[in-house]
Amino acid sequence: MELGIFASMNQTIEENVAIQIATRHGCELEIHHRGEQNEQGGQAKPKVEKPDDDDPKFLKPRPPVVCILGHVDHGKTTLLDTIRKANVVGGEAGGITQHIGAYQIEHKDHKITFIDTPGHAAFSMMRERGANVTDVSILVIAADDAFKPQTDEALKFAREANNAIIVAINKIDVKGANIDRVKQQMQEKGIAPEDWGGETIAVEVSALKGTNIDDLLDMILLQVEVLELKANPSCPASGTIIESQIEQGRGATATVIVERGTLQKGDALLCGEVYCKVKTMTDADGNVLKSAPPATPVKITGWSDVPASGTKFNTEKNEKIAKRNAEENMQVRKLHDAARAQQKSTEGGAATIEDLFAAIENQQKKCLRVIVKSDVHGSTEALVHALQAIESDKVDLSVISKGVGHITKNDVTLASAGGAMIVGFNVKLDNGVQSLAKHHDIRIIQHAIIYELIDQVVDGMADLLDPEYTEKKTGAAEVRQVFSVGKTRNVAGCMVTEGTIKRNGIARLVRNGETIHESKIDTLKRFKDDVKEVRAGYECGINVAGYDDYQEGDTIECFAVEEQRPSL
Ligand SMILES: Nc1nc2c(ncn2[C@@H]2O[C@H](COP(=O)(O)OP(=O)(O)OP(=O)(O)O)[C@@H](O)[C@H]2O)c(=O)[nH]1
Ligand SMILES: [Mg+2]
Repeated sequence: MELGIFASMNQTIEENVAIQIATRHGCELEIHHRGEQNEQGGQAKPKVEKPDDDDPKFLKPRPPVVCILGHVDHGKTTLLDTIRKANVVGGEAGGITQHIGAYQIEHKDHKITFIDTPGHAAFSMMRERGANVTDVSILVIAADDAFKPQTDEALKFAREANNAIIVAINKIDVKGANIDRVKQQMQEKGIAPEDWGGETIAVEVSALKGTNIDDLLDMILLQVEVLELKANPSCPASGTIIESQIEQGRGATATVIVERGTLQKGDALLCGEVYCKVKTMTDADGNVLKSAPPATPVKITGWSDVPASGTKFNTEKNEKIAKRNAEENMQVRKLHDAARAQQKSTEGGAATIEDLFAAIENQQKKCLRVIVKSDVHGSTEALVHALQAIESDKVDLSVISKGVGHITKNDVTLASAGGAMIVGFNVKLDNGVQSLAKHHDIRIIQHAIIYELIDQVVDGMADLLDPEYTEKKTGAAEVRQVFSVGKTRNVAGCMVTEGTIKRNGIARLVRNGETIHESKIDTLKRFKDDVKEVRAGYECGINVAGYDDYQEGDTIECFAVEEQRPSL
């Protein structure tokens, strides 16, 4: 009360007030925020000696994780469909894969985990993520198409991730298949096939016909034998999030790959800023799993929110601790964000003149603001990335919000407040969204195929620009005689020499090579009649608006103005 603050015993007071009071009473008050301890290295927490889970005596052989990589349409999903006797390809929008998928199969009593990745250029992060969680990369190359940009990119990711590489030369059944060309290129790229004196296993397959698929699987097992893959199955589980989403009736779900330990129902997981008490575990076909040992891909429900794909998770003692740690991680991130924003604003204070001009120019530049929603975390990431890569000198694109799941009323409200458009990839609209969007005049564009959606956004950006006009010469006429009409006005009696002269066209009066006057063609007459146009070889009378002083030998050029859709 002496400080002018009236607070009851149980009320929370400001930090600085608390410090003042403590000082008055001879105490030193040290305040720690949640998360700060971690940031300072967590020195406040005593370290507990933990047994080394990776002690060789705990390690047991585990199945390999194999990533299928390659250029779009080279047959990755078909290959996996044939191996799994499934039909994923049949249900894909636009015939391309736009998600990462994880499956486990058994071949000759050995389990193999496969990860299917999209080949379309926009999903480069998914490919990289795929390569990063795997031991072996299968580079699928269509024999009728050979190496392509995403084949090269996939090879790069596989090398960077230190994966063993096996090449599947696919589509050998196709007319025009040229296996030697692929092998030649393999040699050029430093992965010469064995039969060309190199060390890379290359298997010639037809995913569609099922040719040599067993050989490919045998080769994977052979390669894996060399790698001696092991993990401890009895420690608390940890691994990587492959993909995550929101599913109706199930909340946030995530497909993960267990890397160490065995995941059990009821486990408490921590993954960055989200946590999970594992409610259900299912495989790719929806079968319920009781436990998931190392190298198993499983879909888990029970998440507090959608975890980011590609992040690692680990098991905590219980849900309470997992929750607390997730909150602390969020706190740390917020502190970092605030610090970064602060730094940015102080940096901004010392702007140069050039920066200032650039800023002004940017302000004048139009900007399309978008809210991005898509079905899974990875595709939100891919879409945002692709949208931000759209280059234009005239229009900027700003992603004001991004998320996973259906388009909600909240998104519409946000779009309305932020003057934004909603871009939905592979998602539906919640009930009532359509009418709310109509009411607020919010544009929602949706598509299930990423490149179609990106094209629509590009169109949306171009829509912001004012239309461009171009002039097109339609014809010319020569003044042969000048008539006076009534007392004051003159009309040019002309012969059309090229093209057509059109009424309401733009007229340019040229005398001795110089433009004397420019305005509209007011009157166009054939004899006594008003006409719309006169073609070359015919005589006509022309009156150019606001001009009277025609001379014989003048040329009247006629132009039409065409509106053109502006381009970025
Ligand atoms: N003839 C022939 N066609 C094949 C073969 N493998 C795949 N295809 C066809 O090639 C097309 C593309 O196959 P997908 O399996 O979707 O290719 P993908 O590599 O998964 O494509 P993305 O995931 O979009 O990168 C489909 O029409 C397949 O039927 C093959 O061995 N022979
Ligand atoms: Mg595919």
